[in-house]
Amino acid sequence: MSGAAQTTDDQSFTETARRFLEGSPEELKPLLESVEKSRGLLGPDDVADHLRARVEALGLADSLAHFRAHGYAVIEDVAPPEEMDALREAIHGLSEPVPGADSRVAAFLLGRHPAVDRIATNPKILAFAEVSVGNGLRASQIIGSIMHRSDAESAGVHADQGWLPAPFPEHNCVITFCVPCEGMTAEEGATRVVPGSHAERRHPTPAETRSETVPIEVKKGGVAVWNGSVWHGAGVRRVGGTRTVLHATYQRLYTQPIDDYTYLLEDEEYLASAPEAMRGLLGERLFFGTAKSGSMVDLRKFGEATIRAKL
Ligand SMILES: O=C(O)CCC(=O)C(=O)O
Ligand SMILES: [Fe+2]
Repeated sequence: MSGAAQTTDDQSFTETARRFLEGSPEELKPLLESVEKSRGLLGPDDVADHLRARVEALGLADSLAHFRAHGYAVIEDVAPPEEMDALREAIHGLSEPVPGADSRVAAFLLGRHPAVDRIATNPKILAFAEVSVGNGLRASQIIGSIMHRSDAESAGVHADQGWLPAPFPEHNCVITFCVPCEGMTAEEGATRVVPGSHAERRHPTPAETRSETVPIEVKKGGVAVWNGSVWHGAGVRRVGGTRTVLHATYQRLYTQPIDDYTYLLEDEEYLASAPEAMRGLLGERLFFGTAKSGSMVDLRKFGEATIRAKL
């Protein structure tokens, strides 16, 4: 087959989108080519062509391999210690007591502290998230928690995509990064997980919520991550001091995020100084809700979504 004919054949996978995109703007070119490379059939947790070099440069290959096999992973050296200290201060400053519990929560955090926004748009976290929940992913729930010492039993395990029916889709829809500002060991309350349970693609039964677990121990500067299907739960802190964690959840573009941060897209002053990646996480490029009386959805954005959804 000649080169020209091959190009035409590959482009047939993006032909409709190219029409909506009117000649495909430069920034979308790598995405269009990436869809052509996979012929629109990128497999679950496969690294799309346009992402491969970034994933390699960020040193994510080993963590991704562990994540595919076991449903969770540790990513080391995500941010320097001073960034973790700043995040800790932000969470403590914005936290409120949880009624009836000896813990504190800082809810709805995106856009409320630069240290939170920096970690939520961290390049390692975003590249890892994109491999798992796809291009065009959105911020879902960004929340901080503070845990104290306790003699209680653990609360058992769950899968994070609680509003999805089973069997869960093979392409992961929800990914949670757990950023322990001080690091976390088992006795310090590290999150616990049932390795490989994501393969069940369903919620645990009541009996299975008591399954045997292993701790996800993380050194300061690193991050724990799990997919929406794997069974996991908070550990119990058996020593003094506090465990301060940011739980940053992201979702595949077609699913409904937990927190609604769209108000930030109306705030020009905020956006002017927010990290570059924030607009995408807030769904600025998505076509949902763009129809108005007298005009249907934004077809450019729709065309863009048909590309991003396949990566
Ligand atoms: O606090 C933890 O260790 C885990 C909490 C949890 O289940 C989550 O963030 O999805
Ligand atoms: Fe969870």
